[in-house]
Amino acid sequence: MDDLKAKYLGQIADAGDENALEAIRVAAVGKKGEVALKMRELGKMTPEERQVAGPALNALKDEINSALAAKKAALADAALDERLRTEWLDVTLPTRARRQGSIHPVSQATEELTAIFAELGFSVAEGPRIETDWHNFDALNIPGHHPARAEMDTFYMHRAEGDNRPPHVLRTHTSPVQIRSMELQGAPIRVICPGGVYRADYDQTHTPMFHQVEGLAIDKDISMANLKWVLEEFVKAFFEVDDVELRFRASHFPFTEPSAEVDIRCSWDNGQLKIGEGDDWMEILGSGMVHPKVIAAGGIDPEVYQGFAFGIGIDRLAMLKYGIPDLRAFFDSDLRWLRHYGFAALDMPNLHGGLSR
Ligand code: 2NL
Repeated sequence: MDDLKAKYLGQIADAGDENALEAIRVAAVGKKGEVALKMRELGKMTPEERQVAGPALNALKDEINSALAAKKAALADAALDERLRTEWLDVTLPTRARRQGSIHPVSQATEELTAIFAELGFSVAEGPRIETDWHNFDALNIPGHHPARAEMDTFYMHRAEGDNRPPHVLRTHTSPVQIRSMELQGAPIRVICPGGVYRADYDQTHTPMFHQVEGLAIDKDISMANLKWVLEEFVKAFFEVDDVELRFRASHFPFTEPSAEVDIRCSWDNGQLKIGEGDDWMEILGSGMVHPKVIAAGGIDPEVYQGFAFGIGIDRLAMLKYGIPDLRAFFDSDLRWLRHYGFAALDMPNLHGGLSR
């Protein structure tokens, strides 16, 4: 028994990894291991011999098991020490100054308007840029023959040869995200959906990808008055003025009824725009009461619920607020332009610190 003990404790001390340790365990104290074989011999012994050999064998088994456990823990500790020695990172190293990025004005405007609408009780929803034509058009009361489909200069995705299902589209507005929000969470709902949208159009004032934020509020007692207040609060906060005057002009969108385009009072003095004063009006967004068919398409009962919606171009908002004259420069990725108009990366807007610092 002393030989067995010396043999196995020696092997355990020399074991280099967990596999070796497991092999030793099986050979020594496994079901068919050497200690088990010795236990079987107890039956052939006299009762006196058994009285001595039985407890001794059990003690040997216990001793080998605790040596195995101790060695296993020591191996794990050594492995952790080795990882800690090799896997380290000096977080105090300085960043490379010449590679510091800046926040794009469109991202900055998006962060700012998100903070404002969050304060007004709106959460943010996002969705896919490749949409089904149902979410992008049909659900919004824009049927197949409707001129708006052509007007929106849609980019269509390809279907495989022989696949006659309607093709997916690059979303032409973020309205499908609101349809998806209605489907997912039902009423009541208050969301804004900012993001990139696509239309096949490129000239001085249009880029094939641009940014939009749409808002949607649905509840049992929502009116145009709520829409007007929310938009006034938004415009005041975004342009950082105490007062604004909004003008609602009757308009038409397939997804709202009634619909209104909204202008803000402004002045243009030698190229300098001032919001909230003067004799000019500038159109900034489209809005209206959500069409009952659109509410129903979102899976909500239009007999019980109604709501308002609006859509604003973020790129244009950013141009107006930061005095950027040319829309197309937004998408040129010209680093000199970004350094001029970009915002410091760690200076993110919030309503408490002030939007623009
Ligand atoms: C514009 C017009 C608008 C909406 C967008 C909307 C979304 C849903 C239901 C109803 Cl899910 N309406 N969005 C409503 C009115 C106008 O955008 O000229 N934007 C720049």
